[in-house]
Amino acid sequence: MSWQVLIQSDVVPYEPITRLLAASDCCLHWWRDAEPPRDIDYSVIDGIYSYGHFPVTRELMERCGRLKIVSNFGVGCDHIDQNGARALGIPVGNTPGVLDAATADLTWALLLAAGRNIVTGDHFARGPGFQKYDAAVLLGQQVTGATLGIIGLGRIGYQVGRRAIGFDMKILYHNRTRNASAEADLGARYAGLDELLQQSDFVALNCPLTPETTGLIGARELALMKPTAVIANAARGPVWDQEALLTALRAGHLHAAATDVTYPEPLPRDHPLLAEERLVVLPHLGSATQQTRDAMSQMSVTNLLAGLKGQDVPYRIA
Ligand code: 8YV
Repeated sequence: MSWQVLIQSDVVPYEPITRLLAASDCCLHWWRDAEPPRDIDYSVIDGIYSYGHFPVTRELMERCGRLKIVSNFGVGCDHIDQNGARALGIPVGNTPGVLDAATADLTWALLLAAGRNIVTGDHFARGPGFQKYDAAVLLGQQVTGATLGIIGLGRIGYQVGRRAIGFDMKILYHNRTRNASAEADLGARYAGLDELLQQSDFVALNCPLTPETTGLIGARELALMKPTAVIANAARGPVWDQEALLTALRAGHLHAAATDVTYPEPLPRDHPLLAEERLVVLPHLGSATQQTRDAMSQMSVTNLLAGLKGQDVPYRIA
C-alpha cells in the first residue's frame, strides 16, 4: 500500500527529507509553483508535507479527500489553518525543541551584529574608506551588563535568556502567560510590553506569529524604545511593522536593528529596507544548521508517517 503525499516546495528540499520519504511507502506529488498543481487527483491525497511556508488552507485540506495528516518542516505553523485542521479532525505535526538552540544562537548573532556594527564593520574593513585605524569610528552598544527584553519566552526565548546570563544581563520578558520556572532559572522579570520596550537596551522578538502578535511592534512601540536600543526579529516578519521600523531607523531613533525574517520573504530586491545600513538582514537562517536540519527532517517525516498510519502523531500542534 503506498501513501499519496502532496509535498509543497518551490525549491529542492533538504536531501535527507527526500531520502527518508523515498525509503517509506510514500508516492510524492509536487506542488512547486505559487498555484496548486492542476494535474493531480486531490481525492486520493493522504498527507500534506509542508516545506517552506506555502499556505495550507482549510479549502486545500477539504479538497484532499483522504487527508490524515499535515506535517510541517518547522515549528512555526502560522501558514497552516490550524483551526480548520482541528475542525476537520486532521492532525498537524511540527518540529518543536530541536531548533531551539540553533534559533537562540542566531538571535544572539543578530543582536550582536546590530549592536556591535559587525556587518557595517565588515563592509568598511573591505572598502576603500579604511585607510587608517580610528578608535572613534563604528562605536557600538555594550552588551555585557545591559538589559535584555525578550518578547515571547517560549522554548526559544528561554534559550536566548540562558545565553544572556553569560553576558551578565538583566532580563525582562513579555509573554502571553507568566513563566515561573523561567523567572527562577533566569532571574527574569515579567514586564508589560511598554515597560519592557522603555527599559531594554536589547530587544529580542521570539514569539510565534498569531493574530495577537501580528503588528505587535509598530511606530508607537518603537518610539518607546531608547534611542540607543537594538531590536532583533527572529520570529516572523509581520510581528513588527517593517515600514515603521524603516522610518525609525532613518530618523536615527534606535542604534540598529536586525532581522532573520521579512514580509514578503524574500523582499523585492529594490525594497528600501534592503538599502538601510543600520539594518542587518538574513535570509531566514534561524534553524539553519546541519545538525538541526537533520533532526527536523527526521521528526517531520516521523510525524508524517505516524499520521498516515493513523497512529498518534508524536509532535502535534493541532
Ligand atoms: C524553518 C522556522 O527554517 O521552524 C520554524 O518556524 O521558521 C524555521 O526553523 C522553516 O520553518 C522551514 O521552512
